[in-house]
Amino acid sequence: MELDERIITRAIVDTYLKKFREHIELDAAIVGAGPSGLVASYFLARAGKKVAIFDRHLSVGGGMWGGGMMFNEIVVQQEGKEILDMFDIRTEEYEKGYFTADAIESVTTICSQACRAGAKVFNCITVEDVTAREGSVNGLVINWSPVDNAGLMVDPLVIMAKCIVDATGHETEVLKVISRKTDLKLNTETGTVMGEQSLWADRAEKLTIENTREICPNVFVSGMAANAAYGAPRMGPIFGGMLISGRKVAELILKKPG
Ligand code: 48F
Repeated sequence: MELDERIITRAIVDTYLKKFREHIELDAAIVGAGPSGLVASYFLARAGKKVAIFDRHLSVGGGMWGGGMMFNEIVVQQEGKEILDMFDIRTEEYEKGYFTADAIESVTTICSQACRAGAKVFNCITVEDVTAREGSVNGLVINWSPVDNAGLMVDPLVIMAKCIVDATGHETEVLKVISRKTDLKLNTETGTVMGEQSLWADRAEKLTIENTREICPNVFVSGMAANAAYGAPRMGPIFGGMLISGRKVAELILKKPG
């Protein structure tokens, strides 16, 4: 059979547009395909929710690919290891209570299982704004990342979601846009993003789980963004908190009435 480039093109365009059309209305829209967003998408999809993740980069995995300073190994504590075990990701005990895992195996396996559970990943898409109605956020304003990178004046599109997760890591981009452009207050001490404090692994790992919450109506925050929102420290290259936060945010969404 001789391959026909027109069919290849039609196949990509038709299937992508079908996928996109089917995800214009979501139960949960996650911004950021780092470890916390990917884990959250897995648990939500597994519970039968319609969930999509939007990430501005071509690749998923956020800060996990690079381990610590591009040494592509991650460290997790016992509770984090239990989540890696659940995904069947191999770990080694380095010292009592400190486990390492290959960063590439971790990202690819979590993402693969999230996709197989039904989560859809939309890469190369930047969330630049939200829509808010009657005191809550109900949608994300999205555009191709290259439009943003090139500074082109191209209007975005909108997808609607019952819940939104800011899993954008250090940047807390969704929460910042909510504070800047809507009259909604975040339930932090200042009512806005408080900003992260300097690195303190032990404290940050505990707080990232505590800070994983619904931060304003229909908007949840997970992972490093949770600490940045509530003014807590960063944790550096230990990833257990990210994984547990991802699971916690999914549980909070699943428990939310309606
Ligand atoms: O930073 P990131 O990995 O978030 P996380 O899940 O994990 C943090 C750790 O990687 C690490 C750490 C300790 O473990 O401190 O940093 O909290 O992933 C965030 C993702 O969000 C995407 C970004 O490309 C990255 O992949 N992102 C950020 N802003 C936007 C966005 C945006 N406006 N639109 C779309 N994607």
